[in-house]
Amino acid sequence: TGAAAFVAVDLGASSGRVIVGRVLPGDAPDGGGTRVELHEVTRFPNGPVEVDGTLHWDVLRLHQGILDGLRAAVRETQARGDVLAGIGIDSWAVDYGLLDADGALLGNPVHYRDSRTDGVPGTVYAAVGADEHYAVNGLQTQPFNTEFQLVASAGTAQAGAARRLLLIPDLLTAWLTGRQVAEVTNASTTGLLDVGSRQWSVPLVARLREAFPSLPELLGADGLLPGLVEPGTVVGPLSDAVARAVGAPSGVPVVAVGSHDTASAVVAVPAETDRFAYVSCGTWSLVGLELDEPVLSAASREANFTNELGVDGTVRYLRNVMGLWLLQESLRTWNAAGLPADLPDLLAEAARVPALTTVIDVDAPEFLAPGDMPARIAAAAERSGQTPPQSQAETVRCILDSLAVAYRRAVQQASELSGREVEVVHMVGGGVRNELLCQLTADATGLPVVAGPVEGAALGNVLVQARAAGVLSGDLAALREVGARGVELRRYTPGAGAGSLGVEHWAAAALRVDGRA
Ligand code: ADP
Ligand code: LRH
Repeated sequence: TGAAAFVAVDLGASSGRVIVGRVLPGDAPDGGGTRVELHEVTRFPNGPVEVDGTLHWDVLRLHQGILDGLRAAVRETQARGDVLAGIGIDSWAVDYGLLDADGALLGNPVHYRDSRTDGVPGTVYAAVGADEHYAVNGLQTQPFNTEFQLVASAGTAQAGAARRLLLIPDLLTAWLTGRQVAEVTNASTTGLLDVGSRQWSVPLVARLREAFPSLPELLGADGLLPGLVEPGTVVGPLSDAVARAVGAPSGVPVVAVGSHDTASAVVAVPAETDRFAYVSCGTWSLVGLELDEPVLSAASREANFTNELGVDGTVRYLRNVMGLWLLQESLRTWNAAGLPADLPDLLAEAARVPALTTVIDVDAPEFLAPGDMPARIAAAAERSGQTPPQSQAETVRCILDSLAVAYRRAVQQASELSGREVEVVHMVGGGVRNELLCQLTADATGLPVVAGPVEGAALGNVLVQARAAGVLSGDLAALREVGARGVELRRYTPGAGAGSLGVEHWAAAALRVDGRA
């Protein structure tokens, strides 16, 4: 008989991919040695689409990409004699689609980089304090938190017509199954969840609706928010119509995985100890720890650390670092200007630029929106009294050094604020392909870096599905052991790169960025 095969749909801000994970039993008589083999079936581009001054997601195109991927995955699975045992979707957080009373989508979901939330967190916190929020939701302040998007759009015709709010992976799952749920890891990025109980916060929502009466009803029978489910819950079988369209057998279960991509990525971290930090490294870099309990101190709130919910009752205690967005957006700017901008070439050149020539605070809010990134980086360098990077390679080097400085700071702060010691940094996601960035992370943190898997979110997605199907069993450590067996890992030692600088240089650079030196 063939292997159990699971389809992971992983939608990132820069691309969507449909990946098949085959669970292959090991040779040992007790079933030991089981591993997962990942195979990418399709990849399609993703990104903001501007219409009338508003940035949107082209969610119908994503749905089509999923259908095309499913069709190819079904064919591939059948050709191998495997059994298609599940489908799960994860994506970026916070964004959502609104449905009307007929269940029809009310317009394209708005992109979290849209400017409609500019200034909204301040307005909301003036009415319901930041401390009152954090005590309940433990969430970082980002202008794009779902709560702030809802306040920004309250009173619009669309909000008035809305009867249901579905976060992106829940929306796409509903289109596959006809069932509406809110998966809890992603729901924890809305700002409306109680981080302790893992339930919607009735008191916080009531306070918000008191302060902003034009907000629609969110909870209860007539509320926009659906019921919550934990990762591993079967949402329903693939609908007959979709099954026919993609050639799938009937009854394939669609599973709520850790539907926040970062939650799935953390599941796939091949950790062997609990003293690990992770950098989930894609468009964003999510840097932090896995904890059993949230950290809700004032110091944690002031450092803008977030307590997002993880699989199996865990808390993802982390900071959002602006990430490879700075590099993506620089490449886009250069391409638009007709400059040659090949990533591998630029990285090779950047490796020859001396370390720490120019460092900036990558998390400055001015980098969030799309636009001319090299110009914004140069302006930031100038404002802080440094020589702005001149060449493309210098700009790339400035981005990578500055990211490594931010990782150093986030790992240290996460450890201090939580009291958890860290002895290794795991990097997962597309950024793992950037060997220079991995080495710089080891140099800056002074810790060994273990890099891989590249498709972390997809692997975590498959692992959670396989356990839900009974093909795998055990806790997160057991899933991680299975996951690690199938992936190639690279190790980076602090100071071991050509041109690596000692950790004291990185400490000094961090002080410079913080304006404390
Ligand atoms: P997301 O899920 O947010 O869309 P990914 O995890 O796919 O992001 O990571 C995308 C990033 O990976 C790109 O921005 C790029 O910087 C990096 N990357 C992809 N391929 C390579 C490569 N061959 N060399 C170096 N970096 C790469
Ligand atoms: C990464 C991510 C991150 C969120 C952001 C909106 O893809 O999900 O965890 O903060 O997108």
